[in-house]
Amino acid sequence: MRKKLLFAAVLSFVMCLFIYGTSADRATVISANTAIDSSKGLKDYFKKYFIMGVAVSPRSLKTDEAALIVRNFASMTPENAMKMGPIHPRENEYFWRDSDSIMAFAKANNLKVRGHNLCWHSQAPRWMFTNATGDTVSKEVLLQRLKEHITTVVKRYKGQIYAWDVVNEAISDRPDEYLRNSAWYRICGEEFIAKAFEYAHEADPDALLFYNDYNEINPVKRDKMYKLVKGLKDAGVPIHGIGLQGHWAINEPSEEELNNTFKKFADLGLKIQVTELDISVYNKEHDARERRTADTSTAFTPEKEAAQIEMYKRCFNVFKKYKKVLTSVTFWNISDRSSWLDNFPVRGRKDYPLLFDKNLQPKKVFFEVVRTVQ
Ligand code: HAH
Repeated sequence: MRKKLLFAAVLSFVMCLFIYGTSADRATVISANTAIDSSKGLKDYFKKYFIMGVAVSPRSLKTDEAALIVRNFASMTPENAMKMGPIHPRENEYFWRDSDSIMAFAKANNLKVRGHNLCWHSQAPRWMFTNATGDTVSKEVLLQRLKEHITTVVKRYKGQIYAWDVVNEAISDRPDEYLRNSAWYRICGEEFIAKAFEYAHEADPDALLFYNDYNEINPVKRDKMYKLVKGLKDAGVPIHGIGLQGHWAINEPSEEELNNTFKKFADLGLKIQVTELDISVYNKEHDARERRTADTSTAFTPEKEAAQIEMYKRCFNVFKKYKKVLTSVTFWNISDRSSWLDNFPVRGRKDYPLLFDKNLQPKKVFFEVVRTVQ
């Protein structure tokens, strides 16, 4: 009797091996499946980790990119449509067409929306800072305008936008300077930051409010970001998270920089979201510059492809470790068909920073990113 049982046990073990293969074989089977499993998208693979998002233009939602978005993403960010300049071009005039069309698409397809953004030095309308005679407005007037703007925009989409980048990029890139010398800062001092959060919270108490910035992997900038957000939190300002833009490249960040960044911000006791992820196939440059002769070689070479794969894997392996605090990862643009990096830091230099190629096919790096959670 015992012998029979033992025989049955051994037999079933051998059969299991035969059917499922060893773990190494299994990995191949899984990766082959990902290549052919057309019913699953990025958002499904990452369901147990974070909300996968993408930055969109209203135009993209009327092209074949729409189907890619619906399959792969659970959240959208309007790339430009909700920025102050585009949405509030004149003092008494809002332009809702583009943002409304993005919201309608999100509703129809059951996607969440991250709002971007309510207060930024760039893409702000010029009228905001000047009066009818062209003079710079006072702090009181500017804060009143900021309040009117934030209240109107946030209330329009109340209950539909689950998270807002309230203040974008208020910190200086200069090592010797804390806050950026923007019109907001020159006119209001530091106060505009806390005020923006208060206005947004009043307009939609349920929305999650984020401070969002880039070059977070630089220890000097990172410490300033930490100081700002910690200060707001400790002062009781309604802030719920920090947005790390994640505009990286094949040569940075190092694993250490990435780990240190997440460790530091996880300690804040707030949520973290990666809000604008892309990995340029050129070495990182932080400032816009003129085109040079060397910039004409823009092929996506096997070397660039391999380096980009390694960097994306590095990032997602760190993201995974922080899944308790990291609640969303949003890519800045949909596919290599078009990215803001095609024009930054060099105008007209083609980049290939995303997981889908210009024909909207998943690149090798897509499967490698999926494998980090399988
Ligand atoms: C981001 N700035 C902005 O948040 C986003 O609104 C815009 O569409 C693209 C990128 C990043 C940035 C940078 O990494 C370096 C210099 C300026 C701006």
